[in-house]
Amino acid sequence: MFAPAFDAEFARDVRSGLTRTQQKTLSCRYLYDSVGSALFEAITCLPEYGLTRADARILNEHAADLVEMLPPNIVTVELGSGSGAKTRPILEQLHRRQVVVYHPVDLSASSLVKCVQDLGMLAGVIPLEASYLEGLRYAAERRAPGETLLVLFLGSTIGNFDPDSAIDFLLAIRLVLQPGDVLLLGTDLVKPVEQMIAAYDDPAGVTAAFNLNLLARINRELEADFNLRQFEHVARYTPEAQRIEMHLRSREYQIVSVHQANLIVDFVPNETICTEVCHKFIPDQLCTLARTTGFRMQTQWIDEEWPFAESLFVAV
Ligand code: AVJ
Repeated sequence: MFAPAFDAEFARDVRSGLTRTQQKTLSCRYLYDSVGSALFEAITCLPEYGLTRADARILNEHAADLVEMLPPNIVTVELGSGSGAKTRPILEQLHRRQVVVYHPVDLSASSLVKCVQDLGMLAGVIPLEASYLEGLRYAAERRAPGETLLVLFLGSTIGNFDPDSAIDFLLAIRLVLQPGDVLLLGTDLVKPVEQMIAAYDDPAGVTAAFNLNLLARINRELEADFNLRQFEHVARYTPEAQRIEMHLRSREYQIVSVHQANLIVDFVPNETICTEVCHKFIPDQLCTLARTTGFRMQTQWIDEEWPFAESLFVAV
C-alpha cells in the first residue's frame, strides 16, 4: 500500500542493465533491500554457505595476533559493516590497550543503529551512512596526528567487483590512506566446484529466494510486472574467471514492463539476467593484488575448514 519512494538511480540502472544487447544484468547492490538483507542473513546460517562462519572464525581466533601487530592509536573503519558482529573480537582486543574509536560505514541505517547498540559499550561508535569511499574519506579527514587507520573490508565483498574494478577500488582506498595504515581484506578462496555451487544454490532454496527477490523488489519499487514463477535461479562456476555467477533464467518467452523505468523488455526462453558475480581467490593472487595497489602483504590467515583468507595489507 505504501509504495517506497521512487528511486531515479535504481530505475536508470534497471533500464540500462535490461536493455543491453548482450548479457542482461542487474547490479548486485540492489539485492539488499530489507527482504534481501534478511534472506542474506538466512544464507549465512546455511550449512552449505561456510563463508561468513569462516570469516568470523578467523577473526575470533586471531584478533589478538592481529592487534599485536598493529601500531598504537588505531582508529577502525569498517566498509560495509552491517551490524558489526564479526568485528567485536577486534574491538575487544583493542579495548585492552586503548580507547577504541570505530567508524562503521554502511548504506543501511538500521544496521548502523544495531552497531551502536551492540558495540557502543566497547567503543566510541561513529556510524557513517555513506558509500564505502565517502565514509573512509570522512574518517580519514578526522584522524588526529599519530593515529593509524585500520580499514576492514570483510566478507569477500571485494569478490563482487570484477578484477579491474577491484584494483581500482583498492587504489582508491590507498589514495585516502597514509603509509603505515592497514587494510584487513577478507576473501573467499577457490575450493572444489561442487562445494562452491552448493553454497550459491542451496537445496532449501534460500539463495534462490534471495536472487528472485530482486525481481520482486523491482515490481514493488518500480511498478514492474515480473512473474517470479517464470524465472529460475541459476548458479554457475567459470573456472577461467575463478568466479561464481548468479543468474535468473527465463523459463519461456515473455514480455515484462517496468513502468517507472519507462521500459518494456522481452526475454527469449532460457535467456538469463546476471545478478551477481563472486570471485574466488588463491592466496598468492592476494599478494599480487597488494603489490599492484600500493600495499605490502604483512600476514595472511587461512581457515582450514572452509578455505577463506584474511589478508593484512600495509600501505607503503
Ligand atoms: C555478501 C557478497 C560476500 O558473494 O558470497 C551470498 C553474497 N550471494 N549468496 C557472496 C551472496 C549469494 C555474498 N557476499
